[in-house]
Amino acid sequence: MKHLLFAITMVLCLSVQSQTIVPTDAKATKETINLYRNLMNLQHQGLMFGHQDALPYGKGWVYEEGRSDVKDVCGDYPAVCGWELGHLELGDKYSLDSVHFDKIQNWIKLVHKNGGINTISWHLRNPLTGGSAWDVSSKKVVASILPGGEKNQLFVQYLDKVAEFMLTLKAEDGKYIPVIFRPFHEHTGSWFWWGKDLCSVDDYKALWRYTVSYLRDTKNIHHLLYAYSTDRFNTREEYLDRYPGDDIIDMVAFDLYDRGPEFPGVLKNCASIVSKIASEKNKIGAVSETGGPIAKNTEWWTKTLLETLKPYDLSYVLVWRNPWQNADAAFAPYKGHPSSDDFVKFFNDPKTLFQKEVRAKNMYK
Ligand code: BMA
Repeated sequence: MKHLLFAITMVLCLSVQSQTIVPTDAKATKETINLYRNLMNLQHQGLMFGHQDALPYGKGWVYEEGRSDVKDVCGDYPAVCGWELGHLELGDKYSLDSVHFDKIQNWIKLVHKNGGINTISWHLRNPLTGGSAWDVSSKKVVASILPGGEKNQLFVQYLDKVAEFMLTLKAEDGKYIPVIFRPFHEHTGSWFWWGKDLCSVDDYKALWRYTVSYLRDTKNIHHLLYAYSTDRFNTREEYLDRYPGDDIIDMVAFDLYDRGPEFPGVLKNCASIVSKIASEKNKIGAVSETGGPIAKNTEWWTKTLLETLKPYDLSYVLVWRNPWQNADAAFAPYKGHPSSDDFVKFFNDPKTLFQKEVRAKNMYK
């Protein structure tokens, strides 16, 4: 009897759990639900490594099929590949980082086929001034693109371009490829037109809600997981100040770069707060962007990044791009980089996960 009761309780618990562990989109595709659940499980098992623009270019090379600076160093691809849509909204053929969108589509398909994870950022132009994402000359931009605003129609056209792009992301079996979409990031800072000093709390939340509702309900896109991603913050209250709602956000994340000796302490605090929020809210947690002075601090991978993040359950940590024109600005190592040996140690550490290990987990099944 005791055993029977125990078995029934277990079955009930498991079924309640699997009902609550779902992405926010009630119509999310099966593969998107699977990815969400698998990301949730995996974040208690290891920390995936990600790299922005891992496949299009690296130190001294551009568009070499199969190449990745990270793979050149450790033998495997990053588990997470980051992509950028800035300038797609203008109808351009390539991004603000000069990567062709049709190639990005193909790489997203390749990463998915190889069992990896794709995440997309969007440094979209300023719809009010026509300037870049960094044009903070007006505090009226967000209000101007919301319904009733003078640039609402233009913003809708921007979203249409994003929708069109997302709807091209199909696997060979015709199913949509789930991706993590991370717009309006680093808004706890004020360097983008959607940043903290550039719009009200309500307008920032409304921008999010409008965007999600347009892509999900109007454009019928159901293969996106939405990531809320701040920059540096000190407290839980500060982190959640502009959080648009549990009903539209799937991932809680933050960007934080190593710009001085305070970095490990700040990273620890942010990782601790975000991993706790993720666990309480049943969301995925991540360090959505980072990067350190790896040319000088050659043991940054193990001694700074891994040591700080090890105690926390976070899904991934993604380092920013390796611009081919400027090797000094590389955030990932490349062949012959002074931090390569340390990166291999980071790669070999049981906590970190790269593409092969993640492929074995069948994230979309
Ligand atoms: C920034 C820099 C820029 C780039 C932008 C969008 O952090 O890397 O060179 O254009 O991200 O990817």
